[in-house]
Amino acid sequence: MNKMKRVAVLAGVASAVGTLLAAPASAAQEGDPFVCRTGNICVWQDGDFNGGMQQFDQLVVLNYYGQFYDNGEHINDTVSSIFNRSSHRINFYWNAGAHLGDLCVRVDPGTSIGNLGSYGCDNTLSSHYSADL
Ligand SMILES: [Ca+2]
Repeated sequence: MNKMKRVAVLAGVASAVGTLLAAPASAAQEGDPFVCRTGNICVWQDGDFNGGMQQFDQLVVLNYYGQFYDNGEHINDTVSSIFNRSSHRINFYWNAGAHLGDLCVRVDPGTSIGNLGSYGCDNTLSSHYSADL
C-alpha cells in the first residue's frame, strides 16, 4: 500500500469512529437487552427492547400499576419485550396479583422475549412472580 492509499484508509476509519462517538447514548442502548443488569428482571415499552425500560431487582412485583419506565410512562398494560436476567424462572401475568389462572408466559433464567405478541401478551402484563419461590 502506498502512502496516499494508507492515508485515505485511515481517514475512512477516523470518520467511522467519529460517527459512532457522535451517536446519542440513548440510541446506543436502544434494542440492546443487555442494558438489563445481571440479576434483574427488565421490561420494555416497545418490541425488541426499545422505548422506555425498567429494571426490577424484585422477583415478585404484584402490580405494575403505579410503576414507571425510565421515560416516566406507565408500565402497566404496555410491556412489549422482557428479559429475565435473574437466576430464577419468572412467571408473567395478564393481571395484577400473580394468579396462576392469569399466567401468560414463564421465562427461564437468562431468557429474553423481544415480542410478547407472539405469546398473546403484548401490552397486557400487570405482574410477575418467581416460579421457583
Ligand atoms: Ca407496548
